[in-house]
Amino acid sequence: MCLSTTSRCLRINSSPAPLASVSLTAKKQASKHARAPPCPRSTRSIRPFSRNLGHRSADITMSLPKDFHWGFATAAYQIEGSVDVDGRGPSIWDTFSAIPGKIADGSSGAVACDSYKRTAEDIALLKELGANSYRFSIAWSRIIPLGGRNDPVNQKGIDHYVKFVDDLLEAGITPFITLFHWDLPDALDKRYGGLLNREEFPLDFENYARIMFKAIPKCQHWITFNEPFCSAILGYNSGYFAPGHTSDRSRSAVGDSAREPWLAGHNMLVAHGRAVKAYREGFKPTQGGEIGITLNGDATYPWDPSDPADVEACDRKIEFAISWFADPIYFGHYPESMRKQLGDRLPTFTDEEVALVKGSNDFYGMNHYTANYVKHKTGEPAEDDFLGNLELLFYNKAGDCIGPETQSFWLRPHAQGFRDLLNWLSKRYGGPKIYVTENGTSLKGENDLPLEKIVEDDFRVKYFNDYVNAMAKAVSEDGVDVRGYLAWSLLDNYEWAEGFETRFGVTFVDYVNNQKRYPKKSAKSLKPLFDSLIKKD
Ligand code: PNW
Repeated sequence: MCLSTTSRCLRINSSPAPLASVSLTAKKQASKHARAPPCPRSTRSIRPFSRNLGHRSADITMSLPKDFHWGFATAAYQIEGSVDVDGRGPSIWDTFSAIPGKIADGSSGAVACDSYKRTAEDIALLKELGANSYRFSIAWSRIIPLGGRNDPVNQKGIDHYVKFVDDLLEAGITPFITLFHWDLPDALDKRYGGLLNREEFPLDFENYARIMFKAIPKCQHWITFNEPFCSAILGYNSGYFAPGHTSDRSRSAVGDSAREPWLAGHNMLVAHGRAVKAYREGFKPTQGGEIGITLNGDATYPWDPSDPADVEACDRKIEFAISWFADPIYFGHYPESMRKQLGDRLPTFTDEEVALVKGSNDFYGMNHYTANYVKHKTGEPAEDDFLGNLELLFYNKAGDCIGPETQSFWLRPHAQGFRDLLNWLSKRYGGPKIYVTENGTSLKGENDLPLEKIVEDDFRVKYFNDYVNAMAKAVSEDGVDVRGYLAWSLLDNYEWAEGFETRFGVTFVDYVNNQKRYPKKSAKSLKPLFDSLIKKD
């Protein structure tokens, strides 16, 4: 992306390569050009961080349902390590992270938190923190090392996850399993272009999903895809994530940022639909579980609330991020705003595909971190634009700041946005059952602090307190149907292209000293928070 500081705004431009700035290069650029100024402290025009939500008030105690699920989330490639143990095949992230310059600190997930070998320790940690639920993902290439439906199945990989689920249940922790958290078997990428193959990919994903449904009948909560937006846009537009495709030939020899992301997104939707059909017809009747997809999206506020074009652009931004997937799932077609801007670059659903995709969510999985001010752009959108012809800003026209800086250039806390977006989703999609499958924050400069300071992560404690209270208000005052909340993340872990420099964990992991875990203050803050909010009878 292109970071340019203008007066008091950090502009996240959507072209020529918006989230490309997400990059390490972006990070360097950012430090070179000086990052966005911190939110000014003074005066009337500044919208305070999490206004009105900083303190728990009596009116929202006991506002979450009795059987509310809460706990923590992780993903296989970010925590497991043991990449060549028990027959695992390589994923696109092994390949991508080996390319010099793609990962900020040059690292990979080869060891990460060593969680593949420390399942007992991680479960003990979850118990200690009081969690009743845990979201993790399965590494497809541990189950089918080459990925495809005619390739050999690796029983050792299956056994690992079967035992892990048994051990979680034994500890009284409910598993939420993600089937695909970005770590596509590399062989499928090489064999037929992975997510870009409309015929093969959905069939191979369905086959893998069936194997897992059969192997783990005790799992009652299945998530097909995590954040297909990120796989499609970061993987095939900016090239910031594996497999790194982009039109920018200085960064990749292959890719078409204007077309590939929309095809990848379409194929994930159809693959999701196939897995859901397989589950509902072959497993749900006897196992009784539920299945859905997890989508990421940020809250939006108009840069100029008196400009109807900015107000409209706010909805368009959410449509390009969330409704891209949710509209086909709930309504059977892509949003009109996307069809208008993208034309024939957006694939058309066949009747068979509509039948697979429409109505395919038992629940809505929501990943949510941040909010932006949105300013509409005039003129024709760039061909590789994926935001909806608009700018994302951290300051509005009046000079209000959306929230304080974190270590992640894209993330600034603004808890009211969580409540607002929950309402937006609930309204548009007819009040679906929602699980918040990720929510959390990094801290600016955390990685540079000594351990005794890292564990005093008051900023993260406040983030969780503000966001969880905002969610509780959405439930108790606005009637949004939220049934669970999984904080990101149980552990500091491999933050994809940012490597290990950015920490999202409630537990510090000492990567240079045998991956030893040290729970931070935030780790212990969630149990009392949820105890005060969940109804007792
Ligand atoms: C999510 N962005 O990713 C993922 O599901 C997690 O694996 C990840 O660790 C977590 O959020 C924190 O980043 C995102 O650049 C990655 O806007 C990048 C972005 C958003 C979400």
